[in-house]
Amino acid sequence: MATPLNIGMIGYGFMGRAHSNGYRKVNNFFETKYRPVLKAACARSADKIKGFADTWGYESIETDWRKLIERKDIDAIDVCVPNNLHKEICLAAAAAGKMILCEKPLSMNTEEGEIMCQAVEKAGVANTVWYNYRRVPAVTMAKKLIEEGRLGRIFHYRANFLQDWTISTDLPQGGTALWRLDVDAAGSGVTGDLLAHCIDTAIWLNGGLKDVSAMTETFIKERKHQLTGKVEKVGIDDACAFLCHFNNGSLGLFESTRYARGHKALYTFEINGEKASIKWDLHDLHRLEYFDHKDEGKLRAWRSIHVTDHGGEHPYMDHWWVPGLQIGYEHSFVHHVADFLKSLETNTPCEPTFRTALETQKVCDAVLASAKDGKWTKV
Ligand code: SOE
Repeated sequence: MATPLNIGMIGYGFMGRAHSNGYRKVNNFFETKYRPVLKAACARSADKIKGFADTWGYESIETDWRKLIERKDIDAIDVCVPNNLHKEICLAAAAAGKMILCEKPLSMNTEEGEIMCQAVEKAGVANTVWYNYRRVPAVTMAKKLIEEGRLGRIFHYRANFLQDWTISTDLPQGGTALWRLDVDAAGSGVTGDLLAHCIDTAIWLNGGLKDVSAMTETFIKERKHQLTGKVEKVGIDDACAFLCHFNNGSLGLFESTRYARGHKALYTFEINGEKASIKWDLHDLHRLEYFDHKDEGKLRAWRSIHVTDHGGEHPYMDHWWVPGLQIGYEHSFVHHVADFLKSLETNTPCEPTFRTALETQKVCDAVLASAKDGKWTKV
């Protein structure tokens, strides 16, 4: 009989749904010692959180996150609120001895993130940050191929995260669903929201970054603020591009924008090594493209690997349907929950921990500083 792990969810937006779905599905597909129980969901609006709790099967609701954290029947706190609330909630949760699963990015900046790391480390509580793309099987497989040395020395790392949902000048900033446009709530624009994903994956696959040279742009300078009703200056970066040197000597090129008309969530990366190259595209997330220079000349070409095989060959896939049948975006969250539960069982960290995610925060800070100063900036 699995041991219950009582989850207290704070927030009810897109990510609250993605995480809740992960908790609900995990034990249908993964055998783990712990079983998540959706104990309580929390938000300021009683109506909204009641609706969310009913939909996802949470047993109870709270309207004050402090009360949720105080509850003796809660083991783990899931933080799915705007970035400016992460620190305060995580510090309180750590002080109360709760495990923490925090939505990305970890914090508004490195300084806050460091304080959060120290809090969870001092409290000795399990912690992880939801950089979910690491757990898309094709991306996990990329990691495996790199670790097996199949790419050899890495020369280039290229990543994009392109969207187009903020092009309209009528779109307000701030408040429910639009807090990502409000610098006070989000900390930054595409850098902390989208490039953070690219940076987390890049550090995981290719190691740390040494320095960066960045540019950012805010195309729409003023927007009505939903909370004040006034037209206010926009403080976020709408687009950001940067070059970098990795510690392993390879060169990096990253671009992200919410102004790439036609692109909804085009996250792609490509890595070029001495012996082989790989590329991945979120729109075709179950495929990994692989080019191996040691293939026989006349057959040498990019292969498109459908990452759905069983027998331990393709990460996570043994737990799903039958070979050839693919899974999607939401499964990356199921995998994260499965790995978190396993980490409790084995008493090992669930990556990325707060400390690991702080490295991404450091890169984001360096990118924003470089864009401001127009100079190469050390990470
Ligand atoms: C922004 O639109 C967003 O929802 C991000 O906040 C998520 O982290 C990303 O995975 C998809 O896009």
